[in-house]
Amino acid sequence: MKTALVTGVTGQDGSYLVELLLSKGYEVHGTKRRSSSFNTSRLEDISRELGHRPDNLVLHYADLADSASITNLVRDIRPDEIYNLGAQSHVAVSFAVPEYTADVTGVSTIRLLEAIRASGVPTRFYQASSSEMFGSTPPPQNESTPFHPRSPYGVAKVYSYWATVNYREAYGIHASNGILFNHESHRRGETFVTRKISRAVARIAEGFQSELVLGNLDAVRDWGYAPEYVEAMWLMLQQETADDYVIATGEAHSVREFAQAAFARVNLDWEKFVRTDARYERPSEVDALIGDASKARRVLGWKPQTSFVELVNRMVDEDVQSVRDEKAGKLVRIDI
Ligand code: NAP
Ligand code: F7E
Repeated sequence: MKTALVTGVTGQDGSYLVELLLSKGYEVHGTKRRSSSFNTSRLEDISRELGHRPDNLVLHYADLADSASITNLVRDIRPDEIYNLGAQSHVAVSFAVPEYTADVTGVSTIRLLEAIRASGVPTRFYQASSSEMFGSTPPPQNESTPFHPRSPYGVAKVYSYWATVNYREAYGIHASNGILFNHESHRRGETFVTRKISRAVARIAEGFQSELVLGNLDAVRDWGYAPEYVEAMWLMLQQETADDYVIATGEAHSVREFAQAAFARVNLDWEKFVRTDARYERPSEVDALIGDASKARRVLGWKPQTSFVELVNRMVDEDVQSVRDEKAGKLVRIDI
């Protein structure tokens, strides 16, 4: 049985990766942060039928800002694979907490890589790199495209990207960067633009909300479906040689188009409900990210399956269902 350690297991990608690894027979160890309220809701699906957490999923309190917690986990678990998904992952928030973002999204990658070195275990390492590193470099972006980050988050991810490459070259660690473009689902954090839109559409359609306030409607993103993207992470660590890969759909749409399609799913005209406010704009914006994932297709055999319209419809449908369940008093939180 293989053992994996996943940082950020309570996040969108962490939850899908846990499901994938458990289905492949792994013993999975995940890090969670102390929180004053339940923060494991995304892991509820795997526990619902059993009524408790599966035996081969172990959660540990740890924080990427705390070296000791990270080093101790790697030493004690001696994982075959580490997936570093933990991060302060919100681009707009990174302008408000730049130093914290540098620490948790940037420097912490060195903490993990050093812990691997210190443990002497031949662990394979996945780093959650991001299309935000390309920033203002025009699309299409691939593995050879120069980085020009436009936020403290993007800057921190560039640091982690190069730390991963450096430890691969300097110490021979099997360390890979997945340069993932935006990927979404109904488990996406509620303040990222796609989920903010799909939730608002559901609440407006069900009569709970009257308008949706957004920032820059012209930003263009390459939005894929999250469960397919965690499959790519796993594939990277199954290769004999570590390498870096762009994961994307190659299809581009603006925030405006996303809103239009989401409202259309519930037969509403988006222009009647959406207004803009500068408070949701960023000090420096990333105008357009469109990925070229041909290397991943060639080497990993990975390709996206879900179209833009399918993604939008799925997110809106899930949120409509959640609002209805909430209305019917059916949503019960369990801590796993
Ligand atoms: P997410 O939903 O925001 O999850 C982030 C995870 O990191 C959560 O489990 C969070 O814990 C944890 N975390 C935050 N601060 C931490 C700290 N100080 N110590 C330990 N854990 C901490 O992000 P995601 O969408 O799943 O993305 C996963 C990774 O891929 C992130 O590194 C992100 O930057 C990167 N990425 C995401 C995308 C995308 O489109 N989704 C694209 C490219 C790269 P809490 O639940 O307690 O907050
Ligand atoms: O913004 C615009 C905003 O916050 C997308 C993270 O997962 O993907 C994500 O970062 C676009 C931006 O995602 C609102 O200005 C307009 O241009 O959903 P987002 P992001 O910044 O692309 C990358 C790949 C990551 O790595 C990150 O971790 O939408 N936008 N109006 C808005 N954005 C938000 N959040 N809220 C608005 O009201």
